[in-house]
Amino acid sequence: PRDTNSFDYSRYHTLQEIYEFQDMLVAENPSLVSKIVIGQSYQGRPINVLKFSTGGTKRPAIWIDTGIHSREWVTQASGTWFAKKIVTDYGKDPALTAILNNMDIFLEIVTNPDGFYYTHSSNRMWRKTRKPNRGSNCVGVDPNRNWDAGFGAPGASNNPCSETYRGPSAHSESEVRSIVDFVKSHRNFKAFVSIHSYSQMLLYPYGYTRTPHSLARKAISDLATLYGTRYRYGSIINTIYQASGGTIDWTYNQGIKYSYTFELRDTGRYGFILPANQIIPTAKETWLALMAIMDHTNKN
Ligand code: ING
Ligand code: ZN
Repeated sequence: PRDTNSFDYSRYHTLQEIYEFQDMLVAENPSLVSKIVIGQSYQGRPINVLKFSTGGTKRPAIWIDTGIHSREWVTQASGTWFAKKIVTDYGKDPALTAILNNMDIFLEIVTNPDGFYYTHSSNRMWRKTRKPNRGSNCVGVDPNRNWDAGFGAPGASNNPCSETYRGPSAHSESEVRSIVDFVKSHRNFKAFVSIHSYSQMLLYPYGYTRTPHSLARKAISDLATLYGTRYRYGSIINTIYQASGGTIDWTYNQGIKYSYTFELRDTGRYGFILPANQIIPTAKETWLALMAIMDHTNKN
């Protein structure tokens, strides 16, 4: 495509196409969008974050990442749709406009670029990073078990061949380390949303208080208004399973009160291989939940 209007949001795209999409979006909206390269993947690919900002310095900020697990293709596809939605709605949708007049939004669409490349080239079901493991023929670390939050506790594996291998040490993966460094140096994130698939859930760290519970409830009821898609919500350990070293446990420990993980469509019929005709409906309904979280964050 020549521009982001002719980009086909109803199909799955390659890494190169998403990189090109990001550059086109920045070129078309230079006063709203910029691209920040926060690091490099193990194989040397840029780790790009789109920054949506209407000015100010170090404004309170909202983080959204998609695709930390490479095979969860509906998440990168939804992230691409969210990026276009933000530039389309700014100045038109009063709620989003109010958010962006106060806060910045950071969106990392391809959080695991090496894995994503590999899902297109070799193995559609690849989840982890692509870093070799010393003393093992198995490749990769689970980037959602690699964070310094309960690292090494039950809920992750120490076996390099496992899909939930935590890695040799916390933040050993540059894809994780880049976010850690960015979040720590920014110091003004108020919400952090890390998007996975599948299971139709909205999850938050164990030990939350009442307010985020009711926010999660509002977010999923807003989501359901569009097509009636049903989500469950609750703490990670109670709602999906025990998992240590996860992204949002770390961000929550950093003081980011509104730390959430989505599990997008579906509940298992197609799983990671969600048909492309569900991309736009998934992105649209998820956007309603994201707006609930961003609006609440902006008002609190
Ligand atoms: N699910 C997540 C996983 O990494 C999760 C569930 C979310 C764990 C948040 C820890 C924290 O297992 C998928 N589908 O990846
Ligand atoms: Zn995942």
